[in-house]
Amino acid sequence: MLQINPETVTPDSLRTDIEKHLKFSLGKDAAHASLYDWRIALSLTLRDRVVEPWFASTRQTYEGKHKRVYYLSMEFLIGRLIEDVIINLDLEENARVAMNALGQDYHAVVADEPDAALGNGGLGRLAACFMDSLSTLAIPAYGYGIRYEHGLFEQHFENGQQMESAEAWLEQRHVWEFERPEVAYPIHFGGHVRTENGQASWEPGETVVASAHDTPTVGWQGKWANTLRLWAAKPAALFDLESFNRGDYIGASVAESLARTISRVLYPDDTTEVGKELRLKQEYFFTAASLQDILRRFLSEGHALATLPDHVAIQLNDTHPAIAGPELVRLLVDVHSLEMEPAIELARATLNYTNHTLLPEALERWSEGLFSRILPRHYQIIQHIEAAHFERVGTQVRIIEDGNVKMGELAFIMASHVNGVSALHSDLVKETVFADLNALYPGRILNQTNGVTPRRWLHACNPALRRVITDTIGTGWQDDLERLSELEPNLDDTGFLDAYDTAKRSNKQRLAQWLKAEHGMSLNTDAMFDVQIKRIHEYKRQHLNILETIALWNDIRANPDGDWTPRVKIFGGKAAPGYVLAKSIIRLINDVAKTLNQDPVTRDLLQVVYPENYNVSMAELLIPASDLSEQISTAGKEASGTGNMKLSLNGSPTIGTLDGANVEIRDHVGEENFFLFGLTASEVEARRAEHAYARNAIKYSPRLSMALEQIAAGEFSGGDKTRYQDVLTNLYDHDYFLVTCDFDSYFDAQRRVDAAYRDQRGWTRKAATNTARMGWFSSDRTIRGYAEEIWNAPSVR
Ligand code: 9GP
Repeated sequence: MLQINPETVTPDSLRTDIEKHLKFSLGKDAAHASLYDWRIALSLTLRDRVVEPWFASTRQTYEGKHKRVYYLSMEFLIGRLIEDVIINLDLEENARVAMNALGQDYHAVVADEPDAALGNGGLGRLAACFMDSLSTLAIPAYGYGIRYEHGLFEQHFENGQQMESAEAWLEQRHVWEFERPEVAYPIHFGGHVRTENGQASWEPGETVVASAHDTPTVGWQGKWANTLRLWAAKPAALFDLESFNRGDYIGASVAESLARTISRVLYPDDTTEVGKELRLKQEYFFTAASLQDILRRFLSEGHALATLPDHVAIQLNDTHPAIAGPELVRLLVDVHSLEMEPAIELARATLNYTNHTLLPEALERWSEGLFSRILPRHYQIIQHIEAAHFERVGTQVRIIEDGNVKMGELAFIMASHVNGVSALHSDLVKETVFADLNALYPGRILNQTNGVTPRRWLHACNPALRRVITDTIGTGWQDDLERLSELEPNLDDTGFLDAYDTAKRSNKQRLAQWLKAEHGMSLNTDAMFDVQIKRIHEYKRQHLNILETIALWNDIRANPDGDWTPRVKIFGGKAAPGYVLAKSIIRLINDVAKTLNQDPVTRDLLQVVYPENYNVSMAELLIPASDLSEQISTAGKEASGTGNMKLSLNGSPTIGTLDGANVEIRDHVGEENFFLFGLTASEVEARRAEHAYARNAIKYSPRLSMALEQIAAGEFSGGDKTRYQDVLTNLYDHDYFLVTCDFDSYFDAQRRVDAAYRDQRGWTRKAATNTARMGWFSSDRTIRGYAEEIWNAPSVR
């Protein structure tokens, strides 16, 4: 196993290479180089150092005939790659010295890289953390996804309302990838299936080409590097020369532009109505390309097809790649001439499926009409899969039902393991969405609680805390996070708590400076930073938070000289463009912010800020600076959460419900270091069955009633009484997510937070205890769980 030795990569050798790349790769003279030029030169210099470990890992995998893991995901929310490389190669200090010697501001150079926003939120970010852990653990793996030309949209606020514009991360040179024009596969759609002598053959109506782009993903200390292979869609034929010669320039490029559409944009949501046909094509496109690539590699090693599951483990990240089941069967039967039944068995033994949500709208279904038109052969194969399933278990949980092809059922039936992403979620998967299938296939569902990479989400984003930890327990915790428990004996040590507190304060100042410079916001850094950062969604209940803010404002105004705990409420997150109510919630937060921040009586005690365009890089600034982590979803709705882990790990105790991984976080950090409120998942179900539960909750909560009346009276909307009619009607009459029922309990928990925060030393102790006890939530632990219990893919080490 090759290991980069930072001692041999000196500031001088980096400097020489940076200058060389500036001159020969960019054709720039140092005197005229821009920030962008310096960044590209530095990135190429760093990339050079990734290539050797990458080659060595690939060689070792081939030579040892090691089993490979393939992670198929529509999303990889990787953010800035330069940071991953610098941190994992331990070149931060040397790169800084080299850049300074060249007269450049190292931080500005690193911050110049645009975020690769190839994901919406938790699911995509988890995939990025998993890639980091797979490499750190030296498990041979490929991530497969789509090389979207435009990642998640950019968010701007106009009069408090979310506006979206196309994101263009590829407009600048993207140096981390290697284009592989020779790795290209045809992907077919449409047409029809012809059957002759019982032999089916698919005659497609349309073909595009999937072309590979590889990014090495290097693990901790550069000991191993895997590959993230993203597919770009290209036309099968460049353009129609005949039309062009006739002068029909637009007509000549129609096919090309239709093909490219497939990898043009990331859908800004996985839970709303989208361009269904395009989405289905995207899913099939990257799954089919990945499977062809996997089979080609497998066969090139001389294995017999029957041994596929011994050498290959495929993980389906949510239902998006669930078409892998029928596609793998199709390749085995139509291309490699296996019989249908053994092909289904072989595919099933190779595939596994992770469920990330119980929200019914996110469990994909395609209308039979659309599905059979785009993928006619797969439609037939699914009928075979369904028949084999009936045969096996003798009962009729259907994949095709009521005119729909149900991808959750398909993924389940075609997987050898199905897992949820937190203990509670996995139990609910067994009891609710897949209760019938769980009874038919007992033992198939298991749990793998999510985790986060400590390299990125502690070591890299929080240098101040990193130093305190290393000064206290030494180094080596970055790839053995449970070692954080060695901090425990120091939790009553004044020197340690002082150092911990100083780190938090410096992070708050760093955030305040950035918010001032980038967003023109001024924050009181002595106040508690109370942070809710995540996609805007009713179940995540940002509206519960803002209603509590209004109620607190009212209380402060009624008694301005009271013993208040100053707070800054910080929101971050995007709403899917078509999600009207979520967009109203955004506007409400901004309207409330405007009113409160102008109130001379309260503004030093309660401030609301909502910087636009939340992304991974913003999270890296917000998380280390947070004092309080808001994890307030309706119990039973958040599958796991990973922001909850990042915040707690970085010393931000949670106020939260018993939902997702909050349950396990509370078990680890201790109930005295977690502010619990709200109904449990089973209480939620019971309350929802009660008559007029929302109106009753409002009636008996004077604070909530008043806050709702203020909104209705236009107090935050310049007298406009209709602006928030949708939010209000929703809360009074369709409060599916029980904001109203949890309000009082949440308000009380916040007052417990206030009291606890006033004891500054006690609070620092709680924060540090969170850090000390969060070691279990490393994505290394999660990946070990997958490797042992699902993939049977050991580390090469
Ligand atoms: O909503 C879940 C989130 O709770 C979880 O942490 C994340 C990673 O497992 O997946 C999210 N699910 C989706 O984004 C869509 O299924």
